Amino acid sequence: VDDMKSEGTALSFKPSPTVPLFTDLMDVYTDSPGLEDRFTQIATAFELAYGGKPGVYARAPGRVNLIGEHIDYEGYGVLPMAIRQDTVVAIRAAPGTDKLVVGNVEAAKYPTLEFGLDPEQPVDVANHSWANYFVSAYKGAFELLKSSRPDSVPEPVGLQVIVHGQVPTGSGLSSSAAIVCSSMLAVLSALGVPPSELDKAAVAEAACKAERYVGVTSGGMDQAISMMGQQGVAMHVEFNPVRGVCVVLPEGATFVIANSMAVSNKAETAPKRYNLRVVECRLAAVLLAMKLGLNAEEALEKIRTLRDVEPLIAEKYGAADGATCANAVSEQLGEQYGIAEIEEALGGRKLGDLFACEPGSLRALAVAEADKYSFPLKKRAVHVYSEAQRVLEFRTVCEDASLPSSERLEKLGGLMNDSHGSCADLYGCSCDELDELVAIARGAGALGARLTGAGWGGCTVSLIREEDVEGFLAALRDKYFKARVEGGTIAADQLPEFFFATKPSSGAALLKPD
Ligand code: NG1
Ligand code: MG
Repeated sequence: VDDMKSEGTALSFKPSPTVPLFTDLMDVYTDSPGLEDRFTQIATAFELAYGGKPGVYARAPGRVNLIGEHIDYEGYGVLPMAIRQDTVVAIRAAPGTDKLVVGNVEAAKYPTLEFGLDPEQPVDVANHSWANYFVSAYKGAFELLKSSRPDSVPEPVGLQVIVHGQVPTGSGLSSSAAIVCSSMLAVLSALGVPPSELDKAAVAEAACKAERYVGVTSGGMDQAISMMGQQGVAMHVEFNPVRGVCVVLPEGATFVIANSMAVSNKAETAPKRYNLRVVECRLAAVLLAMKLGLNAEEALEKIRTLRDVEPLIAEKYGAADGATCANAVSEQLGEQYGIAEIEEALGGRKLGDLFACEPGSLRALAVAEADKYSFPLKKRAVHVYSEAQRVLEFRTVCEDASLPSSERLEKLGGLMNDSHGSCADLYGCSCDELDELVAIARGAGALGARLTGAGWGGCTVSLIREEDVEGFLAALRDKYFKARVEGGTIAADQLPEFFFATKPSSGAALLKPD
């Protein structure tokens, strides 16, 4: 941590800027059970598939978001930390061949797929396959090079690839960003870009854009923390441009991740869930801006996110903090809007035309129209503004050395509980299993518990005092997981993969085999 600069307060500092290249496994991982075996397995799969060794390994972790849900795509900062579980991509350039061959250690579940070398090739969203994430990263790697060094973009070359992922999929821990970020780093490295040229924030930004090829209109949190995460600290990630400040968590804080086991496969459910929320926020922002004085044309041109409305709110209400913004929404927006009503407010413009360049949003609109869905815009916007405020408060509490640790932990827990309530009641992104698990966690002594990631299934994160962790895990086992073992949904020896205490881990890195 010696390259970190202090940044305003004694407690927060910036992450190091470029991707480190290591030659020893133990430098990349400080705590990863079964490490040697895992890399032997990857090397063996590589040898079997292609004969020989990979040129480089790229790794990128999943993450747990501590607070700040569904606000990254609205321009607001979030507060995640990287977790130990990661995806490793072993890669080698194969000059003279004309294919991307993408294999996986778990070949039965993730069969080998082949693609052409054209960086402009489309990603087949209609037939979602696991390797779509690799192809998206491949395309994104060339886009990054075209913008960062337009005069020396390397020629495409055949690539041989073996992937191994540990982040549980569909669980809100961002297995998707782990594979996109590691794949992008692997491709850049195989194309000959030296690590000293790999700016973490630039790769994160490119990986965020690239992941959208998979069909989810996502924000940039996951790629940012997967790239820039740092051992021992959480990170306040902000956007436009993407940047991070490390946040030291109060002493004695432990975060426990528990998987509700309701699978939320975002790439497939996006039109009804994730992408629909992104559309709702956009519409709420435009209508709010119009209530505050812009005409339809100005609003559609200038307002992309709820954050963009802040200056208009400040003008009318004298401030633009979270509470003021939420209050402005309550005063200005109605509860529900049908598509026809919104189009009328926009002077007869068709929503389909407005979103014409955004295929992910168009699919969401088509589903909404077919379902005669009405958009609860007030609730959505109140969630975003109040959640953004909670992120700032969370960081402030972490940095407030004048409060005793125990008091800080209680405050953080309270913010996490409020966040869950807002996700469930205003944003509609929880589900029965998540609500049940959150209730069990609170009953078992969590200072705070909430869903993490996009929601609709996946994991919860709970804040536990270090000395309470063992008892807490035992209670979760009894009250949530035991019945699932008895019912045959999980094998007893898999339990540690479904709920575990976690520590902030380091972000993406490259590793050169000896
Ligand atoms: P998950 O579902 O954990 O991958 C998604 C988005 C984030 C963010 C959260 C909700 C992607 C890649 N990630 O995370 O950008 O919006 O939901 O806070 O879609
Ligand atoms: Mg994801």
